[in-house]
Amino acid sequence: MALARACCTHRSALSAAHAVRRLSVSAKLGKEHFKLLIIGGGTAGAATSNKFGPYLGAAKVAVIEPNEMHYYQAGWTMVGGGMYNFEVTQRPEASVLNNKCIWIKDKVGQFSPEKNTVITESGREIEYDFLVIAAGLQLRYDMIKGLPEAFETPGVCSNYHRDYVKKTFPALKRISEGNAIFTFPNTPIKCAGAPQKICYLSDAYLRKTGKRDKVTVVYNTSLPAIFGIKKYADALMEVVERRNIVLNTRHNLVEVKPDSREAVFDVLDEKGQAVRQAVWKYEMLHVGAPCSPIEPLRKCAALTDDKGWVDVHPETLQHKRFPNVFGVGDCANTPNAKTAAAISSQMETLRKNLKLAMKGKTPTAKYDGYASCPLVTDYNKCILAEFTPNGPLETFPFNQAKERFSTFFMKKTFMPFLYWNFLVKGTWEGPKYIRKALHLGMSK
Ligand code: UQ1
Repeated sequence: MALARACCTHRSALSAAHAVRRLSVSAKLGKEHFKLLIIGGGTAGAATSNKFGPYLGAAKVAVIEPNEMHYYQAGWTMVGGGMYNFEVTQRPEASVLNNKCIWIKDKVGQFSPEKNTVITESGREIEYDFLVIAAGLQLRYDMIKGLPEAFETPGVCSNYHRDYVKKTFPALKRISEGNAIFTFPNTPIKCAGAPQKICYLSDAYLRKTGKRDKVTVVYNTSLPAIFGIKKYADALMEVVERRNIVLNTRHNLVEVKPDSREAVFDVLDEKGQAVRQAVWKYEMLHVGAPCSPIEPLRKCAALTDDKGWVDVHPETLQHKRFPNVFGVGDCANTPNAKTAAAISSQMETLRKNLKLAMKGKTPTAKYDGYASCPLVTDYNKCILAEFTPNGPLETFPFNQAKERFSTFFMKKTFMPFLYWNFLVKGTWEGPKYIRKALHLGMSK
């Protein structure tokens, strides 16, 4: 391990020197060149632009991002539950990127890490000294047969998508009887709590409006358990039982038939193999989106692991083969849950390690795998899960697995403020110091 690290330092310094030499060559060839190229203007990309735009100076940093709008996706549970208007979750991309950076409004088409270049979909070739891949992931509704057509019909919705999230609350208002089915996919997923949050909110809404007696609320997950961390899984199982929600584990949605309003599930064994199918009629169907890496990453084996996720050191976030490349957020193969809160903690590590790499030094800062998921269970209650792959790592000196109004209030009112004013602006690096202060320095 120590040997590997030492070797890396050497490569890192070499590569930085190479990159600088290329700068002058490429200028002659008419290629565009930036000291730092950021792929993606989502949460991690925007935060990185705000950290490194001012640090490197005008026009040294470019961000490739095709979308005009930036979305506070963590708010889409609240949109689906009818608590926010969709409009409060969007702002122009131009308002979140740092104004010292160049915004390249295009999509990445191809990565060529051996040449330190990226080609955009419209054919621009852009060279970099350092690359931060913050490409997020791709929603893959296309992996479920019939679903794209089913989205055109009432009652089929998904809080993961800017269009289909707008269908969730109307579906809740519309349903008066039958099955309301909520699914969790058989792929890695961002915000793994979202599919069940809307299930709990729907149950609560149906109770509030007197319709719950006639509606069966079903949560069908491809996983063997409701949540990956035992402490929160236990608390959530109590909610499921108390609220009379039908829970089916190892059920993977594979097809939707909009004409007969049926959802087809593969039932999986312990190895994840389909052993039979189960068909459910639905009146409302909320689909947890299957997800995959974006296509240009799936096509660039040099940058990725065998699943297509950016292959970084899980602690330093530096690429395992290309020391001038870093991966952050949902596109990286770090073992954390893919959430905005995880990105906030990764930002401290990226800030320190990218600056060290730019100076030809070995990255030393370590990301601990922290992620958080405010599991909204009602219109005034939340279980605030905070954890690393090793187990719970809570900020507050009370049991956060208990449903509370205080954490609900924080999720509903404080988190959007923190997101827009600090996280995307590059100044919120997670709750580590608050946690340490509240635990009088005794927490990790
Ligand atoms: C967080 O940092 C974050 O990013 C801004 C979120 O996403 C919107 C969260 O939901 C949470 C819970 C955190 C963690 C912050 C605290 C204060 C526990």
